[in-house]
Amino acid sequence: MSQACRSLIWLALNKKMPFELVLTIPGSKQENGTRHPSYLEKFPNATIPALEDPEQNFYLSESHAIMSYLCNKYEWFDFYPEEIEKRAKVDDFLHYHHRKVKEASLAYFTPKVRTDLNLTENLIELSRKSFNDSLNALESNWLEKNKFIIGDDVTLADLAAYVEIGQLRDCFTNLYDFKDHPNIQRWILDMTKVEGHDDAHLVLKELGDISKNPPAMEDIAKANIAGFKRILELSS
Ligand SMILES: N[C@@H](CCC(=O)N[C@@H](CS)C(=O)NCC(=O)O)C(=O)O
Repeated sequence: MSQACRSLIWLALNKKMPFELVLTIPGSKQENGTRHPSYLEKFPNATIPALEDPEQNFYLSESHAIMSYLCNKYEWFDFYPEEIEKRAKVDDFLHYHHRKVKEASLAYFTPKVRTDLNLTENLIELSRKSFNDSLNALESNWLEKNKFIIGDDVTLADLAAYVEIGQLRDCFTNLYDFKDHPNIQRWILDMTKVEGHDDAHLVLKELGDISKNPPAMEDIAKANIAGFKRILELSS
């Protein structure tokens, strides 16, 4: 269950929105894969997560676009403020996220769980630099001034950032030591209190510490099944 999927699931659980979770395999051309023609017809980006809104016969990709859409549709203005300046600040962070905070995955997570990709040291190093730049920006600017990234309240910016940063915590994969980032440590604890956190992150709790050795494919599958089952129970 990828980072982007978790952010969306977290929002939906928090808002107690009923939804149907459909297992789709990234990169696969099989019937349940993102490269199958029936998936591409609805979602040309060929990525997960994706949203199918049957009420509107509407299809949408990209986790940030989907979260913004749901907040607009259901008027969840706590996560995506109505005031245009505040909303623009959330958007600012969501756009910034892509080549910065998002790099946590390529820098630390993917090399452990997708050894088959043979990522080059150079790519990993560039991703680490980008991610570390974003941690420093969060530590000395955004989270130095505010409780959450944009202000006193949690927004989509926090959900998007946490699914990347939080996955590296010692209680999950244990792939990063945040000892030099006290503001980020404080924010991490605040984020764990946002309703839906534990269920959306069960998959990582199940996966556990992978800092020493890459996990076996079987263990990754087991963790995903446990996480998936929990979400299925809660979403219907
Ligand atoms: N920016 C996208 C990232 C989604 C993404 O990268 N998804 C990957 C899985 S982790 C994917 O679907 N890859 C399929 C492929 O590249 O073929 C979002 O936030 O939704």
